[in-house]
Amino acid sequence: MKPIIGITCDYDWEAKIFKLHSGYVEGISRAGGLPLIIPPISACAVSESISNILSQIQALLLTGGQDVHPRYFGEEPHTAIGRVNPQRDELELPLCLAAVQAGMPVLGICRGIQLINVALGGDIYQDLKTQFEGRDLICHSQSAPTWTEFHKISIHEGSRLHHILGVNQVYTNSFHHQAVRTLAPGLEFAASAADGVIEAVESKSHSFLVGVQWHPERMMEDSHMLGLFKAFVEAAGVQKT
Ligand SMILES: [Mn+2]
Repeated sequence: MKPIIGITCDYDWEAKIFKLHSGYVEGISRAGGLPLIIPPISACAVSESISNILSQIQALLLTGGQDVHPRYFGEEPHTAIGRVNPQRDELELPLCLAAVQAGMPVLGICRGIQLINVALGGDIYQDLKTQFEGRDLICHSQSAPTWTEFHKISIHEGSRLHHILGVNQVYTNSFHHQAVRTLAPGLEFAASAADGVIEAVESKSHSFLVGVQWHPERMMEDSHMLGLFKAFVEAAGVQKT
């Protein structure tokens, strides 16, 4: 039996359409998992549905999308905040927290790494260009094709991510104007860009809790990125037994 991997998806409230880039589904399939898409549901149904949803899956993949509402880390919206999606926040924040507390493997991608950090009590830059205080910011919003390498990241030696990817540095794509700021309790930094922006986080005390700021699902021809999906699905398979 293949492990079932729950995958969150986007909701276009104007067109009233649920959306998910096919790379997530293809990546999970190629890595040996069975993808199950979880759409945002109305808020009144969330609290009673979290345990029900988790009982159907062996791992949770939190996908990319709009900005997490800053209310969830105690801030008002900055002028440079992008689109927010209350329906996604209302499902994904408690779903993420419950999955982590249950010891379920969780992989967060782009919005997903930010959501993990907020769900566990950390915060994020609402907008890097106006709020980041560090070295000179590099470009994190590529206008090159989505599957192409854009900027380099350095991977923390001794991290789970380092063990999975097997390299100290790798090129990734980059499509984000936000990033993790203060790490949530229990999370450690696993990779950063040349400007110091956090590009990956993880937990050593958890079976598999990893967040990455780039989009590996668009780079599945890169063995490192497929390897990340395989490690995630493998952790989900171990979880089953
Ligand atoms: Mn980046």
